[in-house]
Amino acid sequence: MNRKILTLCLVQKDGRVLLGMKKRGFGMGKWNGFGGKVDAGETVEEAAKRELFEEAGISVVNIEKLGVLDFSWKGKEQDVLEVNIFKATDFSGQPIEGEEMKPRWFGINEIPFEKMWPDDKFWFPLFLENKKFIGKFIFDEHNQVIGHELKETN
Ligand code: 6U4
Repeated sequence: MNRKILTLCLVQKDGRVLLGMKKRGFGMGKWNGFGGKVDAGETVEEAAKRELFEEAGISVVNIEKLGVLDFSWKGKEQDVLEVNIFKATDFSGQPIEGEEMKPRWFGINEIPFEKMWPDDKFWFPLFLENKKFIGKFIFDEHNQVIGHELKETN
């Protein structure tokens, strides 16, 4: 099995969630949290903070890991993306647009699920309520969810 470890960090503050419009690369055109690959020599948590700074321009001291999701595609089940999902509730600096992401705040009742990864609508309710979860999603070639498992762990 070929497992790639990725981070995804979202800020939830004052009834809003900070998402970024991905301007290039994997997931281009979707609103998503901030994240990417873990570099050699850093922990998953360090990578999540670094990516948040690189992609949204904000710094965080504390983040909490809420979820771990495995993503794979039909016919290529041996290639797994392990996405480690973190929440920040406080930060310093102002979100700014960079080369990769255009950040924007969304009210928690206005999350644009139709323009996000299709798995997000399954786990976001848990995330918003600070529930911990693990799960697995399988996509088809059009990035539609064709199978999933999701369970709360606290
Ligand atoms: P870099 O190295 O930044 O050029 P890029 O192709 O832009 O790589 P990467 O690896 O930085 O992509 O990050 C992919 C991001 O997308 C990670 O934050 C994880 C997130 N992601 C991947 N699959 C997802 C999914 N199904 N649902 C979701 N986020 C996902 O909400």
